[in-house]
Amino acid sequence: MIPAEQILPIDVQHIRSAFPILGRQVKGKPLVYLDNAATTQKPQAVIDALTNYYSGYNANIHRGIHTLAEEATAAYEATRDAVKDFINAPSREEIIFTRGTTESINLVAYTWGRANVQQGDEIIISAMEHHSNIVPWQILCEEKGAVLKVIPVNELGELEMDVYLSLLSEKTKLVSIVHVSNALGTINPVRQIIDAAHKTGAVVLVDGAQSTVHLHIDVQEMDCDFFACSAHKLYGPTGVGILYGKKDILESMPVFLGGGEMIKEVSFDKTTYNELPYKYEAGTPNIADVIAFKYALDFINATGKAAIAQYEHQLLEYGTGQLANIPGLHIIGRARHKASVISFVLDKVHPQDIGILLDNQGIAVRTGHHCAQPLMDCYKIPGTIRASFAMYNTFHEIDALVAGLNKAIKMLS
Ligand code: C6P
Repeated sequence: MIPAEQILPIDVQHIRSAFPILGRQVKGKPLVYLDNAATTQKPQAVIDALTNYYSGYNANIHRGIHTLAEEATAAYEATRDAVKDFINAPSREEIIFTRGTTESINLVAYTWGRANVQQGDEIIISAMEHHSNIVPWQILCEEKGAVLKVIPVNELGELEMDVYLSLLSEKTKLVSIVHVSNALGTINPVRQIIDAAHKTGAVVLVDGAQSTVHLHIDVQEMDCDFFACSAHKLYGPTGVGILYGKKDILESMPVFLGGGEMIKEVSFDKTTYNELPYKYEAGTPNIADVIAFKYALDFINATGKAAIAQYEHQLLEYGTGQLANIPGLHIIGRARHKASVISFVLDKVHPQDIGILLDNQGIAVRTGHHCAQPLMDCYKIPGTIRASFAMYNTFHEIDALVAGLNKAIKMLS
C-alpha cells in the first residue's frame, strides 16, 4: 500500500518542485525518471550556481590576485570543504577533484599502483564491479605481471565473504571494492572487507559511485584508504569526481598528470611538486561544475540524508513488491541489504525492447549490462532492465512503471 504523503520522512512534492526537468513531458507523457543510478537530475540551485559563476565571477583559480579570481577560488575551495564534511574526511588536503569515479580509480592505479604493485602481487576485486573498477587493474596487472583475483557473487547477489577471506594473503597489495552495486543494488559490508584486508597489510579502495548518494558516508569510520565518487550521481554536475585518500598514502604516491598547478618550482634540471591536494590537480580544473556541486551537497544536507535514505528504502520495498506481481518478471539481486536499485529480466523479452516501449510512455530506465559485463556473465544474461530511485521519485511513478511494463509485455506477446 502507498503510505499517506503526510507520514513520509521527506516532503517529496516540495523536493520535486526544485527540479525543473521533472516538469517536462516525454513523448507526450509526464516524465517518469527512474535512471538515477546513471545520473541524477539537478536542482535549480545547481543550475543557478553555474549561471551565476559564468555571469558573475568567471576566472581562473589559484593564479590571479584580482577580485574575480579570488571569488572563484574561494567558491571552488568551499566545495572542497563541503565534500570533506560530507564524507567526514579528516582534512581538506585529502580531497582531490577529478573528472569522475573513473578518473579517481585510474589515478590510484597509475600512481599508487605503479609504485606499489610488482610481479606476482595480487589485487582483489569482486564479480560485481563496474568496468571502471576492473579495467584499470587489468591494465596494471598486465603491465606488472601481477594477478587479479575475483570475489564471487552468490545467487542473491551478495559477495561470498568466506571466499574473499580465503583469497587474502601476504601477496594481496590492494582490495578494490564497490560499496553499492550499480547493477544489483547490493550494499557490500565494506567495513568487514577493509578490516580483513588491513590485517594482511593490503590497501583498500572503495568505489562509492553509487553509495554516496544513498548511504551515510564516513571515511574515517570505514577506514578505507581511498574512496571514489562522482558529483553527477549526487544531484551535482557532470565532469566532477572526488578522490579521497589517506594523507600519508597520498603524500607518498608519485604524481599523476604533469602541468600547471601541480608544481612548486619548475626548471629544466628539476621540478618540485605542490602540496596536497594540488599535487594531483594539474591544469585548469572544471571550476564551474565544482562550484555548483556544493549547492547539490547543500540540497542533500538540507533535506536530511537519513530521511532521504528512509524514503528511498520505502520506494525500494514498494517497488520490489509491485514488480514481483508481474508474471514472468525475475528480480536480479535480492541481497538482504540493498540500495534503491531494482534490476530485473522478463521471460522471453529482450531488455532493450522493454526500454524502448517504456520510453514511449515517458518512463526512463536503463537497460543492458550496466557496464558490469562480467556480472551479467555470472547470471548468464545479456543484461537487465534497471529502475533506480532518487529522493524525488514517488510511489505513483512506480505504479506508472508497473502499468508501463504490463502494457509493453502485452504489445510484445
Ligand atoms: N555507473 C550506471 O548507469 P563515472 O562514469 O566515472 O561517473 O562513474 C563510473 C562508475 C563507477 N562505479 C560504479 C559502481 C558506477 O555505477 C559507475 C557509473 C553508471 O550504472 C554509468 S555506467
